[in-house]
Formats: sequence, C-alpha cells, structure tokens
Amino acid sequence: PTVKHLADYAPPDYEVETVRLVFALDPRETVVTAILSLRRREGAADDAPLVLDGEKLSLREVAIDGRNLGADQYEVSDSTLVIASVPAAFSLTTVVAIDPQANTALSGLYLSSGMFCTQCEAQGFRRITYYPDRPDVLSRFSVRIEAPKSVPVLLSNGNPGASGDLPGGRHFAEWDDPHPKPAYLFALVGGDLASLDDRFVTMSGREVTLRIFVHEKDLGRCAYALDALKRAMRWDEEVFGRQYDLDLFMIVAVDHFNFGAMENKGLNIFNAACVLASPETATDMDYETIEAIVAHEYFHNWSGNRVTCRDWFQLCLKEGFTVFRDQEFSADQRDRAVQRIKDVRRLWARQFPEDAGPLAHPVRPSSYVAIDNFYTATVYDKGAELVRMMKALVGAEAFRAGTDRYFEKNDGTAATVEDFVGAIEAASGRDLSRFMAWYAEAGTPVLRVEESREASGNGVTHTLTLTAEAGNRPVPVRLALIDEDGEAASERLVEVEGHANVVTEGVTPGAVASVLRGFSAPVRVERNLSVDERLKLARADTDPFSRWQAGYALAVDAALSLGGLGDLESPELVADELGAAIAKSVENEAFAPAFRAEVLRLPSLTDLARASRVIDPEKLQLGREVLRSRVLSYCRPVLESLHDGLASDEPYDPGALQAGRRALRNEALRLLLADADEAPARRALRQAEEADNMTDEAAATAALAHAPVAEREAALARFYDRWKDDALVLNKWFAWQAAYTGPGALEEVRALTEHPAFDKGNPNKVRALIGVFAMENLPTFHAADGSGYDFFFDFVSELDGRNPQVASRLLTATESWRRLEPLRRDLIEKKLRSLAERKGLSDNLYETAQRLVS
Ligand code: HT7
Ligand code: ZN
Repeated sequence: PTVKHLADYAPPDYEVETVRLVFALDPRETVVTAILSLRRREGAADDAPLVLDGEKLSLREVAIDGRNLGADQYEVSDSTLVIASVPAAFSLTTVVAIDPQANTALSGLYLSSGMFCTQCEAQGFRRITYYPDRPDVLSRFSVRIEAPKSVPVLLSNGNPGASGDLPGGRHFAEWDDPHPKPAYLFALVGGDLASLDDRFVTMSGREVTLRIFVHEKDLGRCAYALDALKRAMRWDEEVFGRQYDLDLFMIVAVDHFNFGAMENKGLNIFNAACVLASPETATDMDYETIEAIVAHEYFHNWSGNRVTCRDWFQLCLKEGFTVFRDQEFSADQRDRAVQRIKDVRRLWARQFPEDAGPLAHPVRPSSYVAIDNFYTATVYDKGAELVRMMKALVGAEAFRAGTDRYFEKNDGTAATVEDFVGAIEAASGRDLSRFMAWYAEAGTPVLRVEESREASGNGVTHTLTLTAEAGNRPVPVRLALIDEDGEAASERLVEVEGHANVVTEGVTPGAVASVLRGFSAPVRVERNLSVDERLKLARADTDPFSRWQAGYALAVDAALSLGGLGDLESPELVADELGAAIAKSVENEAFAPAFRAEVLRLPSLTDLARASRVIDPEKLQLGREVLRSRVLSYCRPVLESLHDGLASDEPYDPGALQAGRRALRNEALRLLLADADEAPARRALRQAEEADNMTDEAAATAALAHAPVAEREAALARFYDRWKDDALVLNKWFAWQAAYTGPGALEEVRALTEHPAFDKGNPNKVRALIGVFAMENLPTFHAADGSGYDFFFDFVSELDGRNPQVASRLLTATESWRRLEPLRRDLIEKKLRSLAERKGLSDNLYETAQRLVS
C-alpha cells in the first residue's frame, strides 16, 4: 500500500471542463460511457501524461477527439489508465463495464435491495469510470441514464432534463448539474421508488421542490425528515445567510450504506436508518439523529459542496465545520445545555480514546493509506470543537463575518484549512497563526488548575497551566466562582497560552471555581478538589453543562474506586452522597426534564473504561453495579414516582419537550431495574406491552434485555414477534442482545450471526450486532479466555473480503487495547499482530491493523 502525504500536494495536470456520462444500467453489466473535455492546466509540463484513476473497471474503448486508441497508446493497471501523450485540450471518451451486483464494498455503483445507487466519497467514483478522482478537479456534469422500465425512477444531480421511452422496454432520463463539482459529489439512483414532496421558498424567493424517495412501504415514515429539512433550510438562511441554489432537493433512502448519509449535490443519499421514522418504529433518539443528519447533509451544500476541499487532508474543513453547524442547529431546535452535554459525552466517548491511543491523528492528518480510515471522531467532532473555540476567541459577530467571507471568497473552489482560518482572521483582525497548532497536533492537552487564596483578604488566584506540548496554542477557558447561592464572581473568558494567572477579588470563603464551563476547549482538566467542593458544583453551578459534569465526574470516580480501580477515599460514602444529590436534582422541577434525565444517566461501562488507567472489565462492572445500587437506594421512591407521574396519554410528538419527559421517565425505569427484582421487571414488561410509541417500548425492552431477570426472554421474544418483518426496528433487537453481559452471552451473539434476519452484507446489521458487541459489551468481548477475541477477529477478517471500510472501522473497537489488564492485553496483542501480518488484507484493514500495533 502507498502512503500519501499532505506535504506532497501538487495541483492536477489536467482540468476537466465538462463531463458527460451515459449509463446503461444492468445489475451485472452496467456500461458507462464518459466524455471528458480536458485541458492541460497552465503551468503543467507540456509532456505531462494523462493519469486517470480507475478500479474494478473493464475497459472497452478509449478515444481521443473521436479517434479510438490502440492498445499500445495507453496503459491500464489495477488503479489507473495512463495515456502518455495527449494534446493540450481534447475530448476523451472511455467506455467501461461494471458489475454493481458484485459490489459488496458499497463504494461506487452498487445494488441495495434491488435499487441502483452510488457512494462516491471519498474515492468511489473511480469504481464507476476513469477519472481524475480528486476533490480539486471540479467539473460540470451532465448525465443520461438508460434502464429497463422495471427501474422506473432514474435520478442524478442537478436539474432534470429530457426523459422518455427507448426500444426494448427501456427508458431514459437526463440530468444536468449547473454547479461545477468534484467527482465525490456525483450520485445516481435507479429503482422502483415512491416519493413524498414538499416545497420551500428561499429568502430570496426561489421555489424549491423537496422530494424524499423511499420504497413504497416506507412512505409513511418520511414526514419528519422532510420537516427537519425545511427547518434546516430556514435556519441556515437565518444563522449563516446561506440559501439553497437549485430548484430541486432530493433525498433517497437506501438499506445498505457504509455511513449515515451523503451530501451529493442536490441528491443526498441516506442510510434508511437516518431518514425513516414513525412514532411506532423510531425512538426519540432516532428522531433526534434524523434531524441532525438531515441538517448536516443539507448544510454541506455550502460547507463542502459550494466550497469543497482541495485534498482529503483538508477533510475537517467540511466535516468539522458542518458538525459545528449541525450541533448549533440542534441546540437551537432543542435544549442548548442538554445538546452540549450530549455532544461532549460523544466527544469523550469516541474522540478522547482515539486521541489517547495508537489511532491518534491530528484534526488535519499529514499522511494516510486509505482516506476512508480518517472519517473519524477526531476529524468530525474535535474538528467541530476547533471551530467552536475560534468563535469563542473572536466573538459571535466577527465569527459570522468570517464565515460570510469564507463562503464568498472561496465559492466554487477547493479550499484549505488556511482559507477558513484566514477568513476568520481577516474578519476579526485577530492573529490565529498559533491556533493552527490545534489542526496539526494529535493528542488531548491537559490543563492543570491550581488555586491559592490570600491568607488575609478574599482574593483568589487560579493558575492555569497547559502541558508543554500544548503550551503555545490559544485555549479559551471560561471560568467563574460558585457558592451555594450561585455565582460568587461572574464568568470570564480567559485565553490561556501556556500559562495564565487569574486573580479574582472579593470571593466568599467557600466559593469554588467552575473551570472550562460549557466545555470551552477540548482539553482534560486536572485539579485537586475535595468531594465536598465537587458536590457543591454539582448542586449549584450556574452553567448547566458544568453542573452536570461535576456530578458525572464524581460518579465515574466513585464507580472506579468501588471497583478497586480508583483512588477516592471511602467511595461508599461518596456514592451515598451522590445518590442523595441525584435524588434532589431529578426532583427539581426548575431543571428541564431532559437535563434531569442526563443527571440520572449513570456512567456506562465504556464511560468507566475510558476514564480508568487500567481496563479490567470485571472490576469496572463491579464498580458500576455497586454505584448503581447505592444511588438507587437513595432514589427509589423518587424514581417510582417519576415513572408513574410522567406517564402521559398525549398523542406522541417527537419534539424536545415530550422527548425530555420520556427520557427522564425511561432513565428512572432503567435505574429501577438495577434491582434484579420482580417488581421493577414487571413494571418494565407492562410498559413494553402498553407503549404506543417505540421510545417507551424500546426503553422498557432494552432495560429487560440487559438485565439477568426472568422476564428477559419474554421481552425479547415479544419484541421479535412484533417486529420480525421490519429490518430497521430489528436492529435494536440485535443491539440489545449484543450488549448483554449475562451467562451465555457470547453464544447468543454467535447464534445471532446465523439468524435469518441477520445479514453480514448490511452494515447496519453488522454495526448493531458486532459493533455493539465489541464496543459496549466489555465483559464478553474481553472474556479472559480470549473467546470474544476469537469470534471478533474471525468476523472482521472475513468481512474484509466483502466490505473493507466496515471491517476496518469495526477493528477500531480495539483501539484502547494497551490499557487492558495484562492477561487480556497479551491475548489481544497476539490477535492484532497476527492480523497485521496477514497477507491479502485490504488497504483499509491493513492500515488500521498496522497503526494499532505500532
Ligand atoms: N461526507 C459523508 C461521508 C461519507 C463517507 C465516507 C467514507 C465512506 C462512505 C461514506 N459515506 C458518506 C458523510 C458526511 O459526513 O456527511
Ligand atoms: Zn459531513
């Protein structure tokens, strides 16, 4: 495998002015004719050969300016078509055949439940035709699709053109995209699809048709995505001044998809799980995810499509910025504080471990083998945090002026991180050159906080010190002092570069500093606070994120110490105090129910593993269980009354208000089930049976499915029976069983891989069963006899032959292996090393395995 380096970037030798594509669709032999009008770039060498990317294509013809080339006039390899001598400007025609049905990698043109569809980011277009498949080659695409009439709907990017009948029971449709785009934004769909339509009028009066295509049976599940789309379109106009730029915006739902969704120009393709929702089949969380992903893909129309990336090293330019935009959208649609808690929890759960292990890489990586491996939490979520920090540093107004400038100056081009940061600098007048270190260096900086109080008087000095390697980049730290009555000294924003002394005068003796409020920078804070001080913040911090964090972090420390892995003195006492504090908070009606639900959501095993120096699944599980039962002993009556009192017979609405109440009620139920007792199990079973919406049904069934209670089997059987014909809903059923830690858990998971509803060709199924097993089921995956590893590595190796992207992503579940206790670490290391040495791995899996053991 070859390694690509950011430092080696060179512009393309040939530009593609226009491209005409003609597809004759066939499941086994689709013929693609491509006519490219090419021009040598000014500055390129006169004798520069034309090098086009191409994989798994069977070449039938090559012609220049209408004249066919002989086999001695070009060279074809596994990955390129090279023509040594070409004019400065010419037309190139190629004809290739491809086999969509054999395409199990789901990159390029493939079949999903009988539907033709494409996925071209990052490098799928080269599996469709020979092309300079790089994001800095922008071209105008026009497309003609021919197919049998049994494939009635034929879609591509841009505006629809002519369509009509062809001889032999076939028909055609033409599409024209007026916006030049890189090949990764190309899309084609062909299938027997139904659609739900709506319209949107942009702020400058353009009428846009919105259309969601799905299988006929799913038509009743598209309304929410359409509603979310309209809200996202309006929000982007109001908050970023960005309007839609075509007359048609389409979304297509597909069953087989490697990711959540794809922002192809005018024709977004979505994993069906990220579009389809009805109250009976989708949980509040599913609705929330759909809203966020619909918005995310729509926002890419500007941050990604109108302004794209110069090369794949700049991926964070579109992804980090677009995640920031979708998080802000969700915060505005829902509860901002709860959104922040969820976003940071996700960052901690996925990005912090990545940054602390062998897969760590900068937000802008400097090298890669397979770019698919870099669609990571670091690029996406830490990338979003960098944008958020810049906004904090320059202020909201200058930030908006900066994004306006970025869009205007770079519209229609392929840009770099420097273009983005430069636009913020120019609009704000602030030098951000030292901020660039955030993009270039991997790892999570540590911020050490020390406090000294004047012996006489009431001044307090906080010394904030960054670890040496993070010493010279600006870190925005929001800080305030809190006493029982709230803010003892109001908040300020401190910019730490290396080191800062923050002096606060007039502070009451018992006040405690609340540092990094709202998680104002992606750093780890180290400070010595007493349990009492931490509890004070958990009770009284006026920043809701920090109030939640104080309690959560104490819960993590208590659980670790209860399991023998932490260093809190008297963790039982701490757990009791925490239990009392949680009981108070969840009763406090001054707090939103969604916030109270977060307070009640005790750390999961993976949360604990992330925070522990050593990962010992048995000790982690013990600590978690003791914590849960001690907290429960303080909360039981409160939880029972919440569960009873929050029951509602209002018609289901997925909005934040109702969803918050259900979240609180269902967290209460989940904790009540920490008692492996009959009464709570019966309560849960009743809820599962009586629920009129999936949120309540799933919460109750999941709680039972995770507990070693007699009702477990009945609950799972009931759920299966009810939903056996609904593939999307069944993913929940697979995932619950994958996370089960009771006796016989591995055998259950192994048996499920043979279940008729399981399909190893469907990434949603693989993620639900194998992904959840490896990421969440710590005790079974890390079984001391190595059986979990045997099962997992066999699965990943086999999957690699079918779908390298998904296999490689699954393997990242092992990223924290070096922190495992020694026995397990030795077992998994052997597995990883033997995988890394195996011949015939895909580039994707090879790179991940190599990095894991390096
Ligand atoms: N920009 C999209 C990325 C994506 C992708 C990447 C690799 C392999 C398959 C993929 N499908 C979609 C999704 C997004 O961030 O919006
Ligand atoms: Zn994205």
